[in-house]
Amino acid sequence: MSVEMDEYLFDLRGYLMLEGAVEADHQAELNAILDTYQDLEPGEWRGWVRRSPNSKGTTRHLHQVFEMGEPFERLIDHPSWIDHITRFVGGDDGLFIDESFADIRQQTAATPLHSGAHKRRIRTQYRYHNGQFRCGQINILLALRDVGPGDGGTMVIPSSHKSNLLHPAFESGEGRGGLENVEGAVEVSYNAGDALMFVDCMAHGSAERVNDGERRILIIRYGPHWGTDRYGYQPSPELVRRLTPERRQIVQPLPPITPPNVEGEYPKREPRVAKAAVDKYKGRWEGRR
Ligand SMILES: O=C(O)CCC(=O)C(=O)O
Repeated sequence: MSVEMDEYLFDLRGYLMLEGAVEADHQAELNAILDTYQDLEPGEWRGWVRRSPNSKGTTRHLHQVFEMGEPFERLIDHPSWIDHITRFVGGDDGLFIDESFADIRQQTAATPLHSGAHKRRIRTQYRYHNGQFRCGQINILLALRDVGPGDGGTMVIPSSHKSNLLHPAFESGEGRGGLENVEGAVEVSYNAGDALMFVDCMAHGSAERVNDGERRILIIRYGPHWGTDRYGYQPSPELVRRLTPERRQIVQPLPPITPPNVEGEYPKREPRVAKAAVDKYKGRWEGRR
């Protein structure tokens, strides 16, 4: 698909499906590493990885996936999505990942209906102005296994990133146990390796998983470089040290806080990764700022 068509559909619907975003051998590496974290209890840490204290029973959320090793680090600026992300978050401002986790779930698990443009939240907002996107949060949901009917696929309400009105299902409670009966919601089916990219203010959630087995997806949320981690997690010093400068810039874009009375130069904030996208789109942005 052309860049123009991707932009058109993203603006229209609030999401894009990137088919075959991650290759099979890379998926296998990610899955093999994830297998070694399956015994974590709710709230337990292993190194800098933590299973969320709230993910109990049929759901496991393993936070800080880049701490799991190099195959995960490759996802930070993965070529299948980094240009799109840079463009949709907003050109030359630079990026920050404010959450990364594996969502592993079994029968009966579902994500309730949430988000929607009616909330007008800045952190997750959709914005397009004068030829530029300025979205507050763009999510990548990467499937590490096929997700078909009955597997509890992600469900989206296309175009609800621009809605003014509250979807009635929020008040009736219909979307609480999954979005199957929510008017206007559509289920996304993924092959392993596909990545769903969407602006978080689009109303979304998932279907209830009714099949045996396990759904495995990775969720990575990108926003502007001045964001903060939702739960206060920090990258480990080891991770920061071993990342490429481009990846480090996305995981830890801001220099440490400058204390008062420090002489000399302040650290400079260079949006290094964004530069590639700025160059790529340069011709198209000129005169439109
Ligand atoms: O689990 C899913 O499929 C939906 C994920 C979700 O709700 C989110 O990323 O906010």
